[in-house]
Amino acid sequence: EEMRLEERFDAHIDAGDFIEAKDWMPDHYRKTLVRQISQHAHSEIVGMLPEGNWISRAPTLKRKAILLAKVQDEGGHGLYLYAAAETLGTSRDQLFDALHTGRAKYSSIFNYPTLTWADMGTIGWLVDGAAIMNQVPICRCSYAPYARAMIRICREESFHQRQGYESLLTMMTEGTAAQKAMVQDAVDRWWWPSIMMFGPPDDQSPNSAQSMRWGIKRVSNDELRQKFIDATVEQARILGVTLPDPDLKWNEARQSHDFGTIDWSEFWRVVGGDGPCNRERLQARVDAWEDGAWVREAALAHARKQPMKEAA
Ligand code: FAQ
Repeated sequence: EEMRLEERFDAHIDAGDFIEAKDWMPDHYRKTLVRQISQHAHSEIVGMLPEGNWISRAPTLKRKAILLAKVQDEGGHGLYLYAAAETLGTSRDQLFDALHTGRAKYSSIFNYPTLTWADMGTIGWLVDGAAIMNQVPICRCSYAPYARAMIRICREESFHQRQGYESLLTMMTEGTAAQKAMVQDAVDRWWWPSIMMFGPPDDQSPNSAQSMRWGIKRVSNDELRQKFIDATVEQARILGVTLPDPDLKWNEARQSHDFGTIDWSEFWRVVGGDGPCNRERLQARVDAWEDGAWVREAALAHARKQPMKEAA
């Protein structure tokens, strides 16, 4: 019976059909999705912290309104993604617990500090730019609730990327020499971590083969990284910044850019919990959870009173 169900499931996947929450699915497919979707949700929520750091210090009211809206969107993305993960039968409390106890991963990129205002524009340009490149193919993910959530998320990410680029362009075209230097410094610090966001090289990516087979991932880590680098080189030229990689150059035969060696030991160190801000980020989430306990208790107490009121 299980065999027949699995064959039917594989046939659906091969035909390019979407899988809905109530459909039968192999246990490993379910687990893989809970892992990826919840890590994605945690990334959005932890991802609010580096930028949240600058809301009160934005240089103008316009920039502050934009940044506030962006960080709020990230909160919204986290919520849609938690809801998508919950359709697979894991509760939000379980998902939060995995984050707060350090069992669940979130994107390595959010463990780097935001040192200057130029980091806000650079995160929009490079980090949201990398996020879109990775997330557009997930709009066609075989698991329909995740695919649906990704459509709206990608539209908002696209706005996030543009606001970042526009903010940097303003500094580079109208700014002082010090402001231009601040943009270059931010790009120097964020470039390598941004290209690490796509994950380990394909031949060291343990989940890729199965996730590609199931249509969870549509494009490989290395292929997405290459597409991102190729798209970004031209944007950097227009901006007037240098990407900090002396080996970055056009390869006519490959019709792509060659690039230098990525420091994968740094990537694994950050993923393993030992990046510049891992402890601070996790502590901020644990504190927010503990400080919000009274709100959850009050909401539950209020909910319990409702049926009593209706009965009265
Ligand atoms: N950081 O076998 P693979 C955003 C882990 S965008 C940390 O290749 P997979 C928007 C991976 O989990 C950022 N860990 O894994 C925003 C696995 O460990 P596990 C979030 C990483 O899943 C912008 C192990 O390495 N986006 O938040 C990373 O097939 C600005 C082996 O790797 C998503 O999550 C990493 N960078 O491929 C918000 C997109 N890379 O789980 C605020 C959805 C890999 O077996 C401001 N996720 N690992 O213990 C995906 O597309 C995939 O999960 C990948 C990884 C591509 C990230």
